Formats: sequence, C-alpha cells, structure tokens
Amino acid sequence: MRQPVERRWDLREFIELLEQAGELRRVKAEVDWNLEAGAMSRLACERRGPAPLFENITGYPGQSLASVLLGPGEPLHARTSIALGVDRNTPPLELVEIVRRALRSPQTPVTVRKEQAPCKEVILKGADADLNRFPVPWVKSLDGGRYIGTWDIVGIRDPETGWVNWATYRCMLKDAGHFTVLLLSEDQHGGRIFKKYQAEGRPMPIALVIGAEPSCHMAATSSIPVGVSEAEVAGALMGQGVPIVKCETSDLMVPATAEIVIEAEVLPAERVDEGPFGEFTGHVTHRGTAPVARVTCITHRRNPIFTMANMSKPYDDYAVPAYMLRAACAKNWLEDHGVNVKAVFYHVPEIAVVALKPAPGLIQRVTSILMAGSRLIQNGIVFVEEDVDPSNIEDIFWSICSRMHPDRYAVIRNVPALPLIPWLEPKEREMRQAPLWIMNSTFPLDWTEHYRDEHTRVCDFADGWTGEIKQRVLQRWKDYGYEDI
Ligand SMILES: Cc1cc2nc3c(=O)[nH]c(=O)nc-3n(C[C@H](O)[C@H](O)[C@H](O)COP(=O)(O)O)c2cc1C
Ligand SMILES: [Mn+2]
Repeated sequence: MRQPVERRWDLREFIELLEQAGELRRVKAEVDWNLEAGAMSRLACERRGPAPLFENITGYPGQSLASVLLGPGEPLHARTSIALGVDRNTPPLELVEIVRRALRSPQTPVTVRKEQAPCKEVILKGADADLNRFPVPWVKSLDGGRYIGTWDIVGIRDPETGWVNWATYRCMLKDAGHFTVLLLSEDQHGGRIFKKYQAEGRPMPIALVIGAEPSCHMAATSSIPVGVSEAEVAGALMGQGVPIVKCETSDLMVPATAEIVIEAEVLPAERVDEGPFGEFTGHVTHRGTAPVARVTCITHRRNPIFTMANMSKPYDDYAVPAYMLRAACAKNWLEDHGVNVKAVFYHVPEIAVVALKPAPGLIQRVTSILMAGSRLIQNGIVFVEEDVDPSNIEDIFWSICSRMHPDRYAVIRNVPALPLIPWLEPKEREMRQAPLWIMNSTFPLDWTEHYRDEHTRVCDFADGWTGEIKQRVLQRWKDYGYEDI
C-alpha cells in the first residue's frame, strides 16, 4: 500500500499532500477561535469543500488551527486514502481491504531520543504549562465551552497489564491547568482502565496528544479489541513503526512528531461539569459530569498547528475515516470467528451493513459475533445479498425497499447502549441498555429456484440486458455524445 516516494509521515506532510490534492485551503483572513472557525469549517464540510487551515487566528500569532482534515473530500474518502498513502480514488471497499491487511500486521513503535522528537521543541513546566497558550476552539454555539480535545489522542496505560491505549475522547477546557476527559466507563477502553486507578485511589497519568500524523488519529478512533495497542495499529497503517518519545512527567510514550503534547493526571475521585457537546449523531448531548485532569507539563513544536474535529450529521471527519476503519475491524473480527462475508461497511454511527451469501443460521451467527465485538454495532445491522454494494447508500436503500419482508425486521432487547444516542427512552439512558434492530433484506432460503427466478431477477444495466447489447452500448458510448459521463 505504500507509495515509492519518501514520506515523513507527520501532520505537516499530510497537510502538504492535502493541499497538492486540492483538499486543503490555507485561510489567510483573520478568524476567531471563538465559534467562527467552528461554523466556517462545518459549512466547508457540509459543502464538501477543502479542509480549512486557519493561519491567522485572533489573538494567537504564529499558530494555526486545522479543522476536518479527514473530512469528506472528492471523492468522499479521498483524504483518508491520501492519509494511507494510496490513490485518492481508491474505492471504499478496497480501502477496507487495505486496512484489514494492515491490521493483520501490527508494527511495534520505534523509540526516538528527545533531541530527535519535534514535539519537544518547546517544553513548558510549572506556571508556563498554561492551556490558554493555544487557540482552543469553542466549536459550536450549542457547546458548553471550549474543547481542547476533539481531534486528539488520549494515551493511558493499564496499571495491571501495561497495555497502552490511544483513543479519541472529547476533552473540555476548564482553566489554564485543567480539562475534563469524557470517560464513558463501560463503553470504552479509557473508562475501564480509569476504574483500576480509581480502585487504588491514585491519579491516572495521561497524555493528550494534538496534531499527530493521521494514522495515529485513525487508530485512536478505531474499534480494535481490549488489549490491542492503537500505536501498533497506527504503525501498521503507516507501514512502519510510529516514532514515539517518552513524556517528561510520566512513562507514557507519545508520537514524536505530534504538534502538542499535554501531560496531565486524571484525579481519581473528582468530577466536574462537562458538556453539552455537538456529537457524531448530529445532536447535542446534554450537560453532565466527567473526570478532570490536572496539567503537569506541555511540550510542543514551534508554531504549533492545533487540530480540531467538527462532528455532526454524516459526513464529517469522524464518519469518513473511522467508519471505514470500523468496517475493517468488523470484517476481521468475523474472520477471527470463522465467518467470511463478502463485505461490511458503515455509513452512520454504529450501524453495520453486511453483504453475504445467505446460508442456514448465518444471519444469527454474524449478529451474535458482531454484538460480542468492541462497539461494532449500536443501533442495528442491515443484511444485504452479495449483489448489493454496502458502501453505496442508494443500493442499501433499494435492497431494504424491494427485498425486506416486514417479518424479517427483528428487535433484540437489552443490549448495552451508548448514552450519547438521541433515541434512547429516559429509562434506557439511565440503565444504559436499549434494543437493537436487525433488517434482513436477503431473500428466504426456502424459496424454490423457479419462484426466485420469477420474482427476484434484477434489471439494472448489469443484469437487465444480454452481454451483446451491453457491449454494443459501451462501444458506442462516445457516438451518443456521452464521453464525458
Ligand atoms: C472527535 C471525537 C470525539 C470523541 N469523543 C469520545 C468521547 O468523549 N468518549 C468516547 O467514549 N468516545 C469518543 N469518541 C469515539 C472514540 O474515539 C472511539 O469509540 C474509539 O474507538 C475509542 O477507543 P477505545 O476503543 O480505545 O476506547 C470520539 C471520537 C471522535 C472522532
Ligand atoms: Mn482501545
């Protein structure tokens, strides 16, 4: 998957590659970190424009703010492809296969010396370790404050096993020396690990990394199982071990080329106000409480580039790369459990679309394996036959409309639920349990060949005409004056 050219594999190189591809624009006009950058980059995202790199941020000379770097491009997954070092036009299902292969060959990170680590160009301790030094954006008017961690990596270590987890968790700025980390306890790895520190009553060292090489961010938003290190997955996506360097005030290792590293410790017993925050569901989540982190040190590159995400309705910088990655995780997970399906894809939060050749018991089997995975489904699963492209929303909709008998819709009760989902009933949100649905738009197996033939033949261009006439039309395409189509 690697291109033969030399690559630096840092954020700045990725920005250059995006700019060359017309997928990034440098914004020279002065832009305020307070709501303006958020609103502008959201609209840029909704209009499928290039990612903005704000180079003139009100009150922060010499710094810049990058938004929706891995957001929707032309085509949709172009920026993800560029980040992975493959052709921008790589079809989404092929990206899934590329990532699947990478996930099978994790790469151990490579430790570099402090002098070789760009993230150590500036080291701030004591009163100098001030979070207000950075253009931390207030993203949406509906948010409860400035969010220092949106396109971030939260690094923590399991005190029992030594496993290091990198994940993207939202972090809200509290004051010059404090921020919250939203650790949804049972729902993700950070919460599980934090519980262990809480049980011992000691603070949890954390590293909040901003502006790492994109593979690191993609790994941090992926759905890999407990105990697997996102750093090794990031290396797999890069095709070489991620250069890492030790923190100043803890033993945590962070990506050496990161723009900003905020070292902190999460206090075991304290919770403070957090939210609201405009989330990946396209809805705002309510105000609640979250654990708070106390800053111990900050290191950064000179003229740092602050990265932010801007989540809402799909497609955005979460939906595009992370759901493609989730598909790769899900297909590998199924393969690990002895089940091969044609394809898996995700378009919206936590809904898996699975294309398979129906076989007795297969739908039930796939459902239970996916449910046992690491957040591979939340709302539901759509099953389609092999002739439906799960990366194409119109194809999925066609399959549901034309092939799904209402009795092939099923509900499974009492499944662990993410509290950020808007449709939860009050009781379900409290219990963190909700149903999930299965839409089976595959045809029943017990129909006779004759019955299938009479009622289920597909009649699009590929299937509706004989080879001869299709050949003729393809050959004469130019004659019709359609060469540009
Ligand atoms: C911008 C952004 C913010 C996120 N914030 C949170 C969060 O606050 N809490 C959370 O559990 N997941 C959050 N996620 C989703 C996690 O990154 C994702 O589920 C990831 O797989 C978690 O890693 P883990 O499996 O190691 O816990 C966020 C994702 C993005 C892109
Ligand atoms: Mn993890």
